Amino acid sequence: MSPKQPFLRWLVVATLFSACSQGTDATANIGTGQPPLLLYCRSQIDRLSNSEILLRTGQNLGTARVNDIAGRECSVRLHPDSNRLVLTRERTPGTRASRELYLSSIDGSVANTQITNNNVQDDNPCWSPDGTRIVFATTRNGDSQLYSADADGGNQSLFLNSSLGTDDRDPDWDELHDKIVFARRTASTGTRQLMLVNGDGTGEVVLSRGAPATIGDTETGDRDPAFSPDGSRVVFVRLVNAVLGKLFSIDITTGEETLLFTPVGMLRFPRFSSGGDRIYLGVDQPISGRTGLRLTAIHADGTQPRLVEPGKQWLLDGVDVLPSAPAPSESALENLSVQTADVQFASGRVSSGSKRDLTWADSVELKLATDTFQDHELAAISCRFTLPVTEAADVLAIEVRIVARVSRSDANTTLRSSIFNPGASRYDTTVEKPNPGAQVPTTLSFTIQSLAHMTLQRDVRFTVIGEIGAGAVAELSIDEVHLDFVRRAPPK
Ligand SMILES: [Ca+2]
Ligand SMILES: [Ca+2]
Ligand SMILES: [Ca+2]
Repeated sequence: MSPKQPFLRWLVVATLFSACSQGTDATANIGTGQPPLLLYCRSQIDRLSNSEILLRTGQNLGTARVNDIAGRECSVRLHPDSNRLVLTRERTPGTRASRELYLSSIDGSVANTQITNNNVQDDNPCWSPDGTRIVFATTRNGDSQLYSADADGGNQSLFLNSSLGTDDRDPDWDELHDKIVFARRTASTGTRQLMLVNGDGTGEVVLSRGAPATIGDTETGDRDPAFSPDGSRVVFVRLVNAVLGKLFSIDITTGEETLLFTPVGMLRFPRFSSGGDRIYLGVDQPISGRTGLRLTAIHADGTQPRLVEPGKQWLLDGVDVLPSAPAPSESALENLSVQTADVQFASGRVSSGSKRDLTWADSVELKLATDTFQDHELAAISCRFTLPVTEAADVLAIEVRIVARVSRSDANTTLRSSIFNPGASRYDTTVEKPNPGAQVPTTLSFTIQSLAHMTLQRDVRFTVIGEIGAGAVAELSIDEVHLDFVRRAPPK
């Protein structure tokens, strides 16, 4: 192992206490120039007013952003011309009643144009398949109702009649069958379920069986429906309460529901890729050491969740997709031994063990005594792996599992891993377990598909950090550092 390096120590320490402070990440990374696949809204987790709409590839490459103005952008939707946008902007970040609809565009040819103006929530816009109309939700008459407008925001009028106490939201409009799916809370049942209606507002039917929901824009019941590209299915979230959601798909002909993904946490804003092979959504998993909705990709069958934006600094506020080729086919998971990695000490000093003890979770550990740093006891290593691929872009996923423990634990103690973002020259916190307990072996794991966290030299670098409350010198014991990766399958 290499001795402690001053630069590395600075880099790790500088990011330990400021993981949320980054405002921009102008990343000139590999793959720049590739066509974007994802259009999404994100807000800084500790400063919602720092909010923007980005364009990225499915592997988190690219630096383009939509022309921005003040306010928190949400629910962006791409026009069928693949350029014009309709979105919600929260003029007072954190206040839903300040939400208004805006028009914009990817190429800047449409200036930010506000098309609603009132003191109530206007939200969840979607385009008609021919791009001539917008359907959206508004509380301008009290309960949330679906309204429609012309493509320029003119002629706003009630789209769907609903009885008193009914709350309609989250419309999505399918091209092939000209159907609109939306989420409705019915006052008499207290249930929010998905409904289908024809594009002309006729033929309203119940789609999903729904779940109990409270009044208003609350995070319960069936929400966020989105059609599959062939219009045969709808993916949606069934929100059990404010911290727990499940991802389902439902067959629009039979009404059969399929549970796709239950990560023990909150899910929002699922959207199919244009090829129908992936679903992009926001996942919040405190139990796994990840708070805040992070942009995640899963296979359409609900397997293989992977972080697209792995860091904790951004909250997802909506996602849409651009037309694109299906994701490349994948080879089987491969292990890369930690013995091949360059392991460096960023803080603390070895008290026993060595790199070879990191290979297996066998209770034979590398132990580091902490250094004192800014009222904390700190020990950290950095692991740099060079992936055995021809090009960085051949890596489709990286899975990391770390098993570690701290000798003492309190409210000021955290076990954490962060991954180096070379374009932004910072570490992004992928997973953190606050107050993990004294001497309790704790797993830190994350799976990413972000190539923004690899170098052109095919290196990926992440940390294992024990940050322990003030007091006597403490110990960080690391039992395992395990890395698997998925490479692009060779052409047949
Ligand atoms: Ca903004
Ligand atoms: Ca409004
Ligand atoms: Ca071990």
